Amino acid sequence: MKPRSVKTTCPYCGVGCGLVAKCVSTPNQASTCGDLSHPANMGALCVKGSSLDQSHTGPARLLYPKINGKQASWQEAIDTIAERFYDIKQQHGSDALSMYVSGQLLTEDYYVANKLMKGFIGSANIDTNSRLCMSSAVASHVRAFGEDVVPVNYQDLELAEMIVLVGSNMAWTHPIVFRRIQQARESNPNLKLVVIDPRKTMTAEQADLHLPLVSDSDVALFMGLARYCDDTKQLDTEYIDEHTQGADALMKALKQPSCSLDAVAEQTQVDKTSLKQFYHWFATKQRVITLYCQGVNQAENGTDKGNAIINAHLLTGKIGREGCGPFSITGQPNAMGGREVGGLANQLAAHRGFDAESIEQVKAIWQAPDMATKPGLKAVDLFDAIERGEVKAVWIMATNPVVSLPQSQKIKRALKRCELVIVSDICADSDIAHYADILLPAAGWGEKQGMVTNSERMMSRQRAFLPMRGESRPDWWAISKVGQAFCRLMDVSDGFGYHSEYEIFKEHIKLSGINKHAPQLFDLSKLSTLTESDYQQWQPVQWPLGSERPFADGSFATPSGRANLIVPETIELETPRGHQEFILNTGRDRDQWHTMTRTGYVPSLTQKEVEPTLYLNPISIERAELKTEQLAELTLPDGSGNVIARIRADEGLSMHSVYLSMHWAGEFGAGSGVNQVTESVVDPISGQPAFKSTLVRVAPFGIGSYMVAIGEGCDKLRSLADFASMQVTDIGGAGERLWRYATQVPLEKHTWNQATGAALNGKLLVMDTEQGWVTLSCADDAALTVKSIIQVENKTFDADVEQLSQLLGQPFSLSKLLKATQTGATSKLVCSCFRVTEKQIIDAIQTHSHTSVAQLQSQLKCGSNCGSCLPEVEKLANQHFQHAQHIDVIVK
Ligand SMILES: Nc1nc2c(c(=O)[nH]1)N[C@H]1C(S)=C(S)[C@@H](COP(=O)(O)OP(=O)(O)OC[C@H]3O[C@@H](n4cnc5c(=O)[nH]c(N)nc54)[C@H](O)[C@@H]3O)O[C@H]1N2
Ligand SMILES: Nc1nc2c(c(=O)[nH]1)N[C@H]1C(S)=C(S)[C@@H](COP(=O)(O)OP(=O)(O)OC[C@H]3O[C@@H](n4cnc5c(=O)[nH]c(N)nc54)[C@H](O)[C@@H]3O)O[C@H]1N2
Ligand code: SF4
Ligand SMILES: [Mo]
Repeated sequence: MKPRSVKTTCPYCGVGCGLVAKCVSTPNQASTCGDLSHPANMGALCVKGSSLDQSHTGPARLLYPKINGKQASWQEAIDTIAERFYDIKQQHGSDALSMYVSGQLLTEDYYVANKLMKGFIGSANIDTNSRLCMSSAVASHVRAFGEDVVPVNYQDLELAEMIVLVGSNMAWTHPIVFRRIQQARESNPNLKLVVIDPRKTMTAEQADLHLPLVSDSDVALFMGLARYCDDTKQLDTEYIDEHTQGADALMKALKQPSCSLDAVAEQTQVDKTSLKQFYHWFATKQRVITLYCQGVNQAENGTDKGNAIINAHLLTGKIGREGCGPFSITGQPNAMGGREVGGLANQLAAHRGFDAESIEQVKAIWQAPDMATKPGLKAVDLFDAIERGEVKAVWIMATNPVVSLPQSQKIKRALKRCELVIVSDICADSDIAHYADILLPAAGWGEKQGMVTNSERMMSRQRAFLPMRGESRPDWWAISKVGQAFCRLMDVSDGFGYHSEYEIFKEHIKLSGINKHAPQLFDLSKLSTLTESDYQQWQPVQWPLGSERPFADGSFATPSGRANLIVPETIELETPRGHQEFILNTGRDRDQWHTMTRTGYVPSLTQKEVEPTLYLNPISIERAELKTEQLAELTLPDGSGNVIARIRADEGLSMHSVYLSMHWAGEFGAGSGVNQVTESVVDPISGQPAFKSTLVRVAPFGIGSYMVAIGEGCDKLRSLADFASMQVTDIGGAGERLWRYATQVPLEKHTWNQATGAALNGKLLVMDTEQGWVTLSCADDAALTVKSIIQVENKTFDADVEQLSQLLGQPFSLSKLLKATQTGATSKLVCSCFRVTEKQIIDAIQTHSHTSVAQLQSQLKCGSNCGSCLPEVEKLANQHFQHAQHIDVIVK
């Protein structure tokens, strides 16, 4: 096979980086690098994008359809789904059917799913994981602008005088945009960066000003900003008069005592000097961008937070111009494309809602026999309706709701009770796959193709460069086949006879043309002559097509053409009581993607956070009578829930909050799924869950024994454990799995042979870090026998490595294993690409007296590949350079 280069885009975050895949001779293998010509990233990739060549070949691929756990043909699966859908519709009506899809689908997949549900099944019960991600932003855009439009481009970041990041840990979650901001700051030292986040994150560490506000007090902070602008006569009265409505009510609200500087300082717990500094900069700088993400959206008042931010921009006229505007950044690679096709239950299609005219226009283009006429159920409500038995069937696609929706136990219950659960996934053992009656193998990234739209409305192509694995097929294909079979049963004309993604995209273009004579900006009809070859050669294109930036003319998609100023509601903020109650803040780690089905198998990405980890302020640890490195148990205040995680100190957290990542799922950390302790509290307007402010209790977990095991079969020990997590490492060879277990019952009281039940085909290393001993066990026939117990004094395992290695026959490097598992002894991994730890960086600075990051990088390379860890490297370096300088002074 001749090597060939294919331009595509990254399947992870909404930055939408372009990359080039180079296919080598072995089928299923390709190397990838950044695409220098892509406007989003200009060649740069973060650590996740850089490791795509390892993750796309994940070991757990689903390769053929299954019905009730048994391999089946596609034809059987398609016919069964269509027949069951038909029967349920006839018996219980259209609203008894549903789909739950994802911002990780391509536009074409999303389009046909939406068409099938809303035009042919006759129900808008199709919602998406974007409900958990972007729906508050969508709702605030629609409220303010009349349409879901993000009015800023990445290039504006380079033109701004101030960038405000609200509820965004961008250095970790949108690293390439953060890199662009850092580069802009280098070339323009006057560019101010302000971070508004209750946590001092790696992003906040880099800011000129960090406002560590109390969780969910953002509305007060932005109302305070508007009030300050009014008090200091910095409002753009001309803009307000000509382009907005609702100013009177908002100005009245701003005069309330709650918006005074004193009151805002009290509500947010941010000192007045910092608040005033931020307000002054915002009011006096001409070009300000407020970029926001889940700290805004995932809140009980997420929509109001969004509108409070948009208000500030409208009131000061900082919108529709270069280097200005409210910039809600998207999470998933095609979150924006999903919004364009109408993937949310309360949107119809092409940025239209369920008004009579839109329904007629969409119906005509789809030639739909059975149009949905009202919004469907939003995600949390949908799963409640499934639990109540009102919705009888759900088709879940490219999302893992038993992990990612709040109250996972409830979601699991609902799915067990549901008559028909269909799951399309690429992964055979994702958590959701276990709930499927019918499991469909989806073609994955690199094998499928279509369009995605990133945060700045840039539409780019994902292209296939690998053969489809097993019998996997693109999602649009599976939906279309079911659609065709369903049309036959309903005896209506076939609306799904697509032969390619191109045909679907053409129809999407045509449908968007309903906005040609409407105020909506989303209109692709200029592309109506697009040929298949144009589609294949597609270069990134931003909408609105060929016209000015959104809102440049000051007109909006509301009936009056004016933007709405919104008066936000006041909400009650959570206050923890006592020393063991905290506000649980949840989110992302730098090196993992969501529920780990793809990044969990890449050893270089698993080292940064090796096991489920709960972060607390060191003072809270002490006050709650906990210990660093101990295991802790997290429950809701009523004792329900139950998540176990390792305690680590993080000075960036307030004394009232704890932080746990959302990633731990599946066999990687099933008992530590954070949504076991989140509640289904949603924003009343958007329906988005408040994932960042659940009241929880933290208590020590009484360990009887703690074990680390490596080798095949060790997963079977899980049945014994109260806590289990798995890390894919390359300690003993590529893909070696390392298990960590804790039980409340002491080790010697376990009856291992009975408990494991079957042969352990490998080695088991059991170590107890508390006691400082190691037990070495080997598999023996059908049962596990303890072969040797070695006492290790003072927890210095290295002395006995040789002895242990001999016993184990050295299939892996035991010293490395011991180093990796000796909690606390290993230094934190900073650079995943070159595996550089904190200790190595500090040692290098001290030994070689480095005085610049460049010197450090010439020695260790840290941060010189993807750059995701640069903020950490810079922070460490600055701390230790200063330290070195300080010593210099003393020596002199
Ligand atoms: N590495 C990595 N990157 C990702 C992803 C991933 O899984 N891994 N997922 C992608 C997706 S889908 C998304 S949606 C994005 C999310 O990107 P982000 O929103 O940047 O990520 P999060 O970690 O969810 O949360 C952001 C910040 O909100 C803060 N926060 C919590 N409560 C409040 C509050 O009340 N007010 C304010 N102002 N801030 C608050 C948290 O402390 C946290 O630092 O990341 C994308 N990028
Ligand atoms: N506590 C808490 N919970 C959260 C969040 C939080 O911050 N805190 N964040 C929320 C947010 S913003 C998001 S976006 C969600 C993300 O949560 P999920 O959507 O559940 O996360 P993923 O793990 O990305 O799930 C994608 C699934 O699709 C599969 N897949 C990958 N590619 C394809 C494909 O091409 N086709 C098909 N059919 N399947 C594919 C993957 O194997 C995986 O099982 O989590 C939400 N949940
Ligand atoms: S920033 Fe990283 S994860 Fe996001 S699109 Fe770019 S390479 Fe992919
Ligand atoms: Mo997201």
